[in-house]
Amino acid sequence: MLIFHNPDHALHCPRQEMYRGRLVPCHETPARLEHVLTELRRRPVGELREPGAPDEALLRRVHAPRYLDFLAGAWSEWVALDAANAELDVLPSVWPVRGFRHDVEPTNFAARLGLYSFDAGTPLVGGSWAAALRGAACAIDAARAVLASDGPRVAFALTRPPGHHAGPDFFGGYCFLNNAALAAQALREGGCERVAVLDVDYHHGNGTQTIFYGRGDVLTVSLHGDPRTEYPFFLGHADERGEGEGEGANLNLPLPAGTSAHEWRRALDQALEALSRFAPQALVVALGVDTFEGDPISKFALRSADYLDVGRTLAGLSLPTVFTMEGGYAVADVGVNVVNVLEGFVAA
Ligand code: OKP
Ligand code: ZN
Repeated sequence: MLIFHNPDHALHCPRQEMYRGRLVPCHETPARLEHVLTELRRRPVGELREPGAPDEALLRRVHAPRYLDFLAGAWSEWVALDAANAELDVLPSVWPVRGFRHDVEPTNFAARLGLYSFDAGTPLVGGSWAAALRGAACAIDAARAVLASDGPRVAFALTRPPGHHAGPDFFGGYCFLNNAALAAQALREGGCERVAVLDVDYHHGNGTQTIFYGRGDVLTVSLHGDPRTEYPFFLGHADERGEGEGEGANLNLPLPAGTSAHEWRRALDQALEALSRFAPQALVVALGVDTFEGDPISKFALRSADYLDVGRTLAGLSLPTVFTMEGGYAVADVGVNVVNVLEGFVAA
């Protein structure tokens, strides 16, 4: 296995997120990734590499150019408004909901920030763009590695910020660039006619679903906390099946809070059946380990040993596979849980 790790991840080091009416310390911290690296040094399941330069043209085929341009310039715009802003995280607070226009880009910074986001829980700081961009490069390089004739059959994009909530032209849920979608698109352009994305993070992969909703060449499957009670709330229901060419190429398996490892595993089997019917030539796994029983913001009950079995099961599909790092906030356990999936996969 090749592991492309993001050497710039710690440049994205936000201070606070809006939660229940107050600013609280961020759950999504640099320490999460450092714990994975530490565990990988203890249990070397693959070779660590740094990514090359990101393919910006590919980025523009997954995300809207005007969104990427906004993100790239957001921090300098923010600081240009007031030099004192350099000490503050950027957080949106106004959004164009139903009835508002999305086609006219305002000139006001706060307004554009709202146009390109969906929550106030995703702070942007001076290093966010650099970190996200290098993370995108990890995902693209991981995809290209598993397609190389002399390459490994599996690669891991070990990066943060995560990606699966980021849509064609919006950030949110701690995500800016959709690493799983970028990997899937790179696999498509690398010659795979059908690619599947399986999202096992606790939260619905709304960004990935939206990016591919109208496409039949990329199957998106997500297992997650029921959006009636769980973030991101407004997408991820079972009746969302895709549209147009993408009809039937989206599957959501929402599960109630409190779901046990056994019940979760049954849903995974259902996901794998749908995946096999689609007969993809490559697989992307959006790997969040916030399904862990000790996760502070999630409500499933997987134990560390269960992740070994998840890895083994995924290896059973015998597909070129790219893992992207998504959530997991029981910081001290994230390393063991992630590396358990990878070890289960390579040992299978
Ligand atoms: C990102 B990923 C906690 C409230 C929830 C958003 C959760 C984003 C999860 N302060 N905030 O899917 O793990
Ligand atoms: Zn999550």
